[in-house]
Amino acid sequence: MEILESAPPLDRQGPIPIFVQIKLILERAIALGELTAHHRIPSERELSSTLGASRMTIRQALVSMMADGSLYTRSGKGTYVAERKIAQPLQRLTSFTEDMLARGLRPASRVLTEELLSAPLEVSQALAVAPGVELVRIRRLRLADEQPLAVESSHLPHSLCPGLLEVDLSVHSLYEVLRTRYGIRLASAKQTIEASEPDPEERELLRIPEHVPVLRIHRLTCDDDGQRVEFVRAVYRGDRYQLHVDLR
Ligand code: 16G
Repeated sequence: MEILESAPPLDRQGPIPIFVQIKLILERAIALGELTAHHRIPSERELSSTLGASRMTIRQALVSMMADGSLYTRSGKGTYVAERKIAQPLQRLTSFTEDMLARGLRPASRVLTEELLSAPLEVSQALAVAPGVELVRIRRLRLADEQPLAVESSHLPHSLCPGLLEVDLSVHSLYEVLRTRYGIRLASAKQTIEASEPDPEERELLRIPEHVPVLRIHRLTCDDDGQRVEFVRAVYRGDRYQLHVDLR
């Protein structure tokens, strides 16, 4: 592999730890397209002899890249290059459909469940409705270019969107339907994001490789009058998402 073979010798006297230098070499090979998504990288033994570092140091670099989400393993099969992450700016209130289209990806949804239910306590508090008020709950698997990216469970007061369950949300954007059918313009949201382990169902739905965490996102979205419209619990693949914020 050219980039690996032509990499400058590791600097053993300098301040940069050897495993970090190895990471930089591999990251460069990925950035320049010599190692591409879902291709197996050379084995630890091969990397050790090509780069002149111990297998333990190679392992340390690979484990660190797995934690960053740029590599993943398949048991007994080796280590592979992960797909590039989707960079999600956090400043704008957008829908999944808009986000994916803006990146040139094809959005799709699979409706897992949709129902009317009496608001459970936590959701009623988030939406500022009395416990027991009728809500619409829609749980969807969200895909981009046919790859599962997220599971989103949206809760909305049924009084704001009566008949929403008649709409086929596997083909329509929820935010588009809220705007066109109910005249609801979403204007602001509060969101919390936590790293977490997927449960077995989420792992299967999202086809998550081993050792990959998820981002658990809770979001409360309001319309332009400040009315609380949607409370969502979402699980995003940690290896495909990167959240961006501009700080001032
Ligand atoms: C985003 C929102 C979700 C909303 C969806 C609407 C988060 C975590 N989720 O994914 O709350 O339901 O957009 O997407 O921000 P849609 O209009 O494509 O159905």
